[in-house]
Amino acid sequence: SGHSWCYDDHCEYNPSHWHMLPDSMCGGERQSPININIKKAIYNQNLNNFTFTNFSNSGSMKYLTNTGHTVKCVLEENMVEIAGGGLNHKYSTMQFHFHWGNTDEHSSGSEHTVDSKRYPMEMHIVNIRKGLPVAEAKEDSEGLAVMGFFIEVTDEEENQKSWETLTSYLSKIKNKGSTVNIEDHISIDDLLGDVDRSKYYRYKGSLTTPNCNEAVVWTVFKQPIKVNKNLVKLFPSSMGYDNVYRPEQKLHSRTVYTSTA
Ligand code: B30
Ligand code: ZN
Repeated sequence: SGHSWCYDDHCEYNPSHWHMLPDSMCGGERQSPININIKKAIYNQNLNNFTFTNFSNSGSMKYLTNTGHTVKCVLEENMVEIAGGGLNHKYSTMQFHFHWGNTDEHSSGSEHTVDSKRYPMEMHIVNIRKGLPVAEAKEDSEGLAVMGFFIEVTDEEENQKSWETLTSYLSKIKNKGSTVNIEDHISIDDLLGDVDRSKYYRYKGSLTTPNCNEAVVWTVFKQPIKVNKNLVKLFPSSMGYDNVYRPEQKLHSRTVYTSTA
């Protein structure tokens, strides 16, 4: 489909004009991403541990697609689930995708920032409230739960097997709109590695791309995933586009909560 929006100046609507797109909510007062001010985050004891169901299931990943603004991995429906974590509902994982910078050594391309620090990349695991069709979920204030994981670069080549496998598919989807089936064994658990999933921030926000629906309960994990620097570079170099992140949005009257004091 011909997206008329983009992140740079090579289209009709760049981020500063997204609010003028038809049916856009991008000019609202609970938009994402935001900068997370660590000192202002309020401890909330309801932010307990998540239950992750089938995150180790390597059969649940169906295909990887180049949408023209991200690389998205689509999962089998109603296989992978999340609950707990202070969420008011159960959610089913639909897809995960990435936001990245450019091929420079010290590039930064995360959407959320923490005390203004922007990480090299950010992974979003998109979950839909169980029982709701996508169209309804996008109209529900808690219809989607997106989990953001920062990606930090490392020189290490150990513990990179799952990232090597995932990024090995990127050369097969260089054309926008192209798709490749995933034939290898790779799980979300493997990709997340040893990140502490009990340490996170929580706030109410939006999808970070048009129409920017204000339907997302955001969880942003504090610890980054460490991915080899050469594998991180493959996202901008293979896809042929870079800096695919939305700029910081105003917090307005919102509060950011933290799971750990
Ligand atoms: S995010 O996690 O806030 N970055 C969507 C899901 C999660 C995020 C942003 C958007 C989403 O479902 N968008 C609507 C679907 N897309 C199709 C697509 O994924 O390829 C329609 C669109 O955006 O125009 Cu491009
Ligand atoms: Zn995203």
